[in-house]
Amino acid sequence: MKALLLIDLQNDFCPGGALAVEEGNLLIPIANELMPRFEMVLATQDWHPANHGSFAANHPWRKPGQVIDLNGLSQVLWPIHCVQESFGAEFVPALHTSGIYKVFVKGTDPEIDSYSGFFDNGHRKATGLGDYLKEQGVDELYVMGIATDYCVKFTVLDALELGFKVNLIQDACRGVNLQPGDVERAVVDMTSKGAVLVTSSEI
Ligand code: VGL
Ligand code: ZN
Repeated sequence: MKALLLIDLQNDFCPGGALAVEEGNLLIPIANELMPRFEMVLATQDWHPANHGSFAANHPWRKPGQVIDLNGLSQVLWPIHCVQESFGAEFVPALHTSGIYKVFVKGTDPEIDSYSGFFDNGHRKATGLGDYLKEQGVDELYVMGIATDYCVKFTVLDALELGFKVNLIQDACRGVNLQPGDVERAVVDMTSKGAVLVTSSEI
């Protein structure tokens, strides 16, 4: 079975949000149109406690964009974003959330970040998404969302490693581009490991 996987379609990742990704809002109508075409629709949600170690504000003298060592892992520092129960962490209001079967939250442990919807950045704990997909008989994923160079990329790479067929809906992804070219490099990373590029109009 095929499943549509919506990555982090949350207020903070859209224009006006705390970690705004350019044109992130343009993905919502695409998601709404694609959802009814899939038997199974799942979503991830970045869901941090206020004391999360990825927030620059939780490290004296640090600024967003700087890189630190967080419990042995290299960590990009971000503005405070997607704090549990805040408006910024909610799905964008225009998203038809009634079409989502199950949501997998990530980034809940203050000691470690989690870009992938499957595992934290140290591959120490699973979110349950991988087991759920296998239980449901899903073998092929269509992935879209934010951000191409972080959460989309690491979700896709883990999915490939777990043996899923992965299609990246390229026009339905937007990235941060902290460094120019990050998005293009992320797409190359994903396709070189086996992800197939598709566009929303061909689904
Ligand atoms: C993300 C940075 C920090 C993402 C989440 O959803 O790509 N990026 N937290
Ligand atoms: Zn985050």
